[in-house]
Amino acid sequence: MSDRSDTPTAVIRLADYRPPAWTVEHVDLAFDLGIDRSEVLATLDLVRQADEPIRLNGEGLELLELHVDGRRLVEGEYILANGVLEVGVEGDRCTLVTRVALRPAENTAFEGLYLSGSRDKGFLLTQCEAEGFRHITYYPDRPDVLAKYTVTLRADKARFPVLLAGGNPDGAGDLPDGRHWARFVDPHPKPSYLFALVAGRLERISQDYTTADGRKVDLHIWAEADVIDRCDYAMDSLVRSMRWDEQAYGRNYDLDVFHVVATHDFNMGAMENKGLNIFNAKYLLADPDSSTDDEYRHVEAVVAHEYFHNWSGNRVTCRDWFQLSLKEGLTVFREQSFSADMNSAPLKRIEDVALLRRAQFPEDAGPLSHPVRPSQYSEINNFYTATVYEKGAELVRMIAGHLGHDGFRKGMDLYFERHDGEAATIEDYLKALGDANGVDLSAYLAWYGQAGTPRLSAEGRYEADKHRYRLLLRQRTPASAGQPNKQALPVPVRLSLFDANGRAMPLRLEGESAADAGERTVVLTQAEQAFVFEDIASAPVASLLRGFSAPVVLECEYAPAELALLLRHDADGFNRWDAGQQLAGLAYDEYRDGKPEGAAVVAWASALAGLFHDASIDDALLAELLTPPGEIELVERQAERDPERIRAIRRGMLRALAKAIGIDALKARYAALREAASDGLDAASQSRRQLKRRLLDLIALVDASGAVALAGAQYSDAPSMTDRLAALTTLAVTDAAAGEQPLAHFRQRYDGNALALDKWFAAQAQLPGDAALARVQALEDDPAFTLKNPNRVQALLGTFARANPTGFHRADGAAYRWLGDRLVAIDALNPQVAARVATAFNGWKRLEATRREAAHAVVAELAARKDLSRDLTDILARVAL
Ligand code: 0A1
Ligand code: ZN
Repeated sequence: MSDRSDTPTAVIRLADYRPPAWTVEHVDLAFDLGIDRSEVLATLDLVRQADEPIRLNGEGLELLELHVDGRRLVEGEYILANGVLEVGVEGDRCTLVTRVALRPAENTAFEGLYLSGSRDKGFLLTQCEAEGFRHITYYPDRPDVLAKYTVTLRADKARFPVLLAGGNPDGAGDLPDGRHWARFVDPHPKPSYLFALVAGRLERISQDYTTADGRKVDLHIWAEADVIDRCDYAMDSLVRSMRWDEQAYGRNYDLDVFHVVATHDFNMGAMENKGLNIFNAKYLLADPDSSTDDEYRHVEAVVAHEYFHNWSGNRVTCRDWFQLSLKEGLTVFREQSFSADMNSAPLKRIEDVALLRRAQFPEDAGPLSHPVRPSQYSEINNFYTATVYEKGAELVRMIAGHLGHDGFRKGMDLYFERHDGEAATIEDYLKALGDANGVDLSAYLAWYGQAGTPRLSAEGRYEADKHRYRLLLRQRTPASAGQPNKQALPVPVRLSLFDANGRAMPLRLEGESAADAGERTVVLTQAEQAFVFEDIASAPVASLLRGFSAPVVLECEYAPAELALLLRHDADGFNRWDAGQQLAGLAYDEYRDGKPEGAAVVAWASALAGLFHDASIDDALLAELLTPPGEIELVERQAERDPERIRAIRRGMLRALAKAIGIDALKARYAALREAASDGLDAASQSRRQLKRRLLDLIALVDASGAVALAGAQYSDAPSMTDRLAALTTLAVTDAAAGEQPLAHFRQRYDGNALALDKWFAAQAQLPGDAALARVQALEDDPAFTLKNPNRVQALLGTFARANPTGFHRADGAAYRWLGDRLVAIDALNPQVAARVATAFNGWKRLEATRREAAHAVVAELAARKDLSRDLTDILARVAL
């Protein structure tokens, strides 16, 4: 490979940004496509911006010809070194032509032009973000060079009947020798990372769509013949997304066609290429027999996400890759708002915050911590992180909250209008939102530049004699690499005060004349600030950070009874759940400290036992309430990480909960839910399935054989994948022997169904304990397993390393050594995938001593190697620190 780390890797710094010396007005690309060899003829109309030679990026290309203004250059007239083609020219404009050859079938890294599937049946496609275009042709491959594209594809008609590229169709026809051609013109200037083509045997489903501003658009979803009947839900989701963006943001689609393509061979979730979105099949295909409810929601969300990028990312793009969150954080926020509108808003918020805590908080607390806008990188592919995406979305949410609904919309309108067709920065974004509202938002910039999760401590004091409540808020962000001293950030804290009966009190701050109804937002702007509320008749219980109004860790010493009150009465669905999470945390501490009858345990279990019988609570919310923080988040409550211990304590708590509710009540509710079972996708049916699953797991803790019988029956007659997979997992976790037969049945039933098999691999990769490693190793010998497919690698190795704490963190370190070995093998095929899996070593420093030493030995040995990719080397170097 061209980017092994034996060539020293340069560090790219935000501070070194310079505008491009040459820009591209128009690019004409002509492809002669073949699986073993493709040729690309590129004609660039270049315009000088600075007194420098033309420098074009290119990697792994065989340069066949180079012409400048019609004259062919010979060796010595240009320099080709370190992935850059340098040509000195005289004038202010020139036309530069290159012809290069590529080898798609040899491209196992899935970056640039590659083959999806087998040589005889598969199809060709491209992936260019972030820097894949340089694997296709010589080009200034940076997002601030925006050009208009004309693309002509030529290929054998029988082998490649479908030819697609981004933009509007501009002719097609036959050629001699059984070949054909198709041309596409994109009128919207775009950066190279948004270029895409697809060629092969694909089927399609289509729908007509008319935009709010009257454009008729042909929507096409393309997939291989065996899965084309699983694309309908994605089409519905696309239409809902298009309508929603018109209504919520006034954004219309802007080409005559919109193509979406599914592939099983993809490094990430999906890609927003202009007019030609390409999806990992996992996020596009859905059918009741092979998809779970969660997967349906993911399809809806990812289809929306990629579509929304058409404005937040494509029409307005990023000046450089440091600004990645400008498009990603914003688009995740838009996608979250859409999903909240399509489904239950509080449940969506719970899901998003749970993800942030599970994935982003640990990232931000370890050696891979970085700001939402990093200041340097050596491999940009490693910055498609939970911090850039999820924390970035939280920053947009805070700012949107600051401006209010209408103010945010006005700000977004100005942002899109002002920067349409441009490559923008985070500063541009804050400025546009501020200008539209006559406010200065620059204080929020500090959130983008500072790594680490801020700790917000809250201390309330009720002054009974003065009928006042004084809330003291303090913030502190822990030091991180390169940032020893952190500054104070604006932290919006949405809050309510409850009386002892769970009623929200009117809120009037000292010095104000009128009181607000039950909720308001105060903004902490300094390290420490007090807020005094007047006319507070009795000692209140504060519901703080409602809706998770800022991405911080809240430290507030609640008594168990206070949290139990919020858990019962808080009208904010998110805070209600979060009060339960905090109470569960306190209960965990008591269990850990040998007090299984402690006040928090009792308060938590009895409050939930009460809610269990409250018919006004939605089934899905109840399922969430009955779920304490996971084994990964509970690490924070241990000085040193011992996964076996954490798991044992958590199970002990859950058993206490199951007993408090009562086994008969659990079984009766389970039976009633099973009576009402359907395979419908409506919210009520989904909620029932979610609660049913939760109950089955609780039953298993107190009556294992009873649960096995119930799960066995549920597996056999499950009307949907959600029920089937839940039953399978309960069986395998509760009783290994009882799990064997259904696992074998599932394997056979879904033979050939890649996405269903991924779930089969992942379910087994999660089975806890020391036996897990041997099981995973045995699964590597399954004929369906391959290191070449990213989804398969993630399903088995990724799930094991990231979602199976007791299995991966065996005390003898055997799983670390095994994964180290596999990383080297994966890296030789696909560096991006290897780097992602390697992030599982992120938390090694917090492990207890034996495990820590074993993990460190593996990380240090890998980090010292010189033959690994830049992607993997970058992760290892940072993790090893
Ligand atoms: N922009 C895409 C994510 C994406 C990023 C990189 C890729 O290849 C390295 C592919 C996709 C999104 O946010 O959906
Ligand atoms: Zn995105």
